[in-house]
Amino acid sequence: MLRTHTLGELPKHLGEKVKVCGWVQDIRILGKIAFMILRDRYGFAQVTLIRSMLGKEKFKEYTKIPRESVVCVAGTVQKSEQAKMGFETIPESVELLNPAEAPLPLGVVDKVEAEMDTRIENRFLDMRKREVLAIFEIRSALLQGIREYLIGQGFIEVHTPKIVATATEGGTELFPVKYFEKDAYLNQSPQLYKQILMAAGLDRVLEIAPAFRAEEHNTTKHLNEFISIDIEMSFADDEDAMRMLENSVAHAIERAVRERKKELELLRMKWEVPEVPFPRITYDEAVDIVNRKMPMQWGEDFSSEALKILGEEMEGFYFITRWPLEIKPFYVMPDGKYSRSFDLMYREKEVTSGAQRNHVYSSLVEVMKSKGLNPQSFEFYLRAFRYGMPPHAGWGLGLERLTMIVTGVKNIRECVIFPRDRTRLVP
Ligand code: AMO
Repeated sequence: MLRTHTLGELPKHLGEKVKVCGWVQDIRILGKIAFMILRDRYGFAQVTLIRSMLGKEKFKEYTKIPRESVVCVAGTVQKSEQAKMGFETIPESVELLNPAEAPLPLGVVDKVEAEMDTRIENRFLDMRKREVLAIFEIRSALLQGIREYLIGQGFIEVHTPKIVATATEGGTELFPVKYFEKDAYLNQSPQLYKQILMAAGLDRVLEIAPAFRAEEHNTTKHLNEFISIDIEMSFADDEDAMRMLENSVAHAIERAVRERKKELELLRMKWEVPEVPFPRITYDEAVDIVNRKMPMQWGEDFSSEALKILGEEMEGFYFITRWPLEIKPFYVMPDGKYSRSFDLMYREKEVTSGAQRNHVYSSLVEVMKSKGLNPQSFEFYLRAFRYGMPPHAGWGLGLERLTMIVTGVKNIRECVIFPRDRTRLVP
């Protein structure tokens, strides 16, 4: 066994012999004694190197270990008045498992902020920083919270193809790929497949998977690959889908607050579980709010300036409902010139889009044509509407957008380990 305990477990093992492993964050030599700070995902340990105990040779060898090397320490944990953590480990031996080169391309304990590019290129070092790790611990808790809630509501988790033949959300944002002798694309959304699964009688489906968007613009809220949490539910309308969504989000935040208190504190985020139901405003009401401060035409999407105005007016999470049919995708349920669609917002940020869907074959084909789409290229999808399609509704939530909101980071790239943006394809 390389290690008997993680560093986080040490405070519960005072007086015991242990073997622990980790990265050498720092070594401070004070004459005949030296303090080696070890770090792993779970915590820190002070390893107190005492020359008289180890002998001159070993003391010299251990205190020369370069920062960020991986070591394994065998020793005894004991209470300590002087140690900042309240305990220390007195080693019998320190084994250097893997030395780190010096200098480091990125300091792990440096106070100076490195450039985003340097950080991503050295993400393995960047993630050793507590505040960076915290983002991904919180992201994981949010993801598990949503999954746990939806599975509890009877959703079945599925996976649909990511290499596809047609667009979903409008034709411009697709990445083409060569599929043997055919042209194919990376999927923008599982939209069409999750709807087909309603015709299959699956009733409630959940998919958590990458979605690909060939967004040309480089912004702090767009990625070219993101994780989309998608649901679709049968015999349900837009209101049912919104209720499922606000409960999922509240549950996710509840889990993050419960499990990742320390990480949220580290990021200086004070969260209370948001109260449900979230406020709802219609598109028309939202346009009125914007129009008090700047002109906006009915039927337009909200510009970033318009969203800022809304964000100042609305606190926390809220829904914008009943969007004009013409600015929503073909699959939403029409309601006169409006649609049964909604966006979930947090201040000025969009977190989720969803809708009750158009399950009526003839009307769906009509809307498609009016949007300039060729129903023939959607035959695989439309077939499912001709042999018993239940009314259904659903939504797609961007995991990185939610993580951004909960962690308070300003750039969405912070919420992906290896982000894909307009210029970045490596690592
Ligand atoms: P939409 O295109 O609005 O809707 O996407 C749903 C949610 O996915 C996230 N998102 C993104 N996150 C990061 N970078 C991007 N480029 C990006 N694009 C979208 C956002 C957004 O709210 N099929 C519908 C969903 C549905 O109706 O079920 C869809 O894909 O958080």
